Amino acid sequence: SNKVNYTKLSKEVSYALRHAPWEYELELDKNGWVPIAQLLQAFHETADWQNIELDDLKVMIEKSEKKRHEIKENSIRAVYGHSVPMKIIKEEAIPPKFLYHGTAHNFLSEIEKNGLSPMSRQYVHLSEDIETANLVGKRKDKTPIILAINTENAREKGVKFYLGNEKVWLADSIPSEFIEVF
Ligand code: HQG
Repeated sequence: SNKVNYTKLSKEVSYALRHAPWEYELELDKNGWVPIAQLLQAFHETADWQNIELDDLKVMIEKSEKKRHEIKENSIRAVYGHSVPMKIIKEEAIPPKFLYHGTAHNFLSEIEKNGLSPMSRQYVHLSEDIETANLVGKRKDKTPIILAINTENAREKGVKFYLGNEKVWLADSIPSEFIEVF
């Protein structure tokens, strides 16, 4: 439909699939998937989304500058960002030697002391490139700091990394010894 506000739809789909599936009577499987039919049914019961269709979800994903959601067969999931109580299982993979994390100046001393924690999400979010890290950090600080994570050293000491999308990697936590201000 041509009247759909895809940014607004994406935000509500993220809310449902990352944070509060129960508000939509949805149950995520262990990898975060839900049947598209169930998501559409739940959204049709809201005031804002009575007419959305599968095609709208596809356009929402295509139009987004970030790959936040993905569709496979008859299911949809959020790719990253989860805060639901049950930990979503992500696929372990070997990242590039350095990953980056953009954050606010205010957090630096805490991060240097305690490393990177997932805070309110399930995983720490890391960026493949500095530009992306900068955009992430800008959500918190006009002139964010960029941290570089030595993933090779971290992996040698048992830190695991997981696939998000082409630009986003995930980790359970990153001890400060593997973090440097870039
Ligand atoms: C900070 C958005 C103090 C961390 C983005 C970050 C990303 C600590 C904040 C994705 C800390 C958490 C995730 C510690 C970490 N002490 N502060 N020990 N450890 N922090 O929003 O990575 O548009 O949960 O530096 O673009 O900023 O929603 O994580 O600043 O891809 O798709 O705690 O969400 O994507 O903040 O962002 P967040 P994030 P979407």
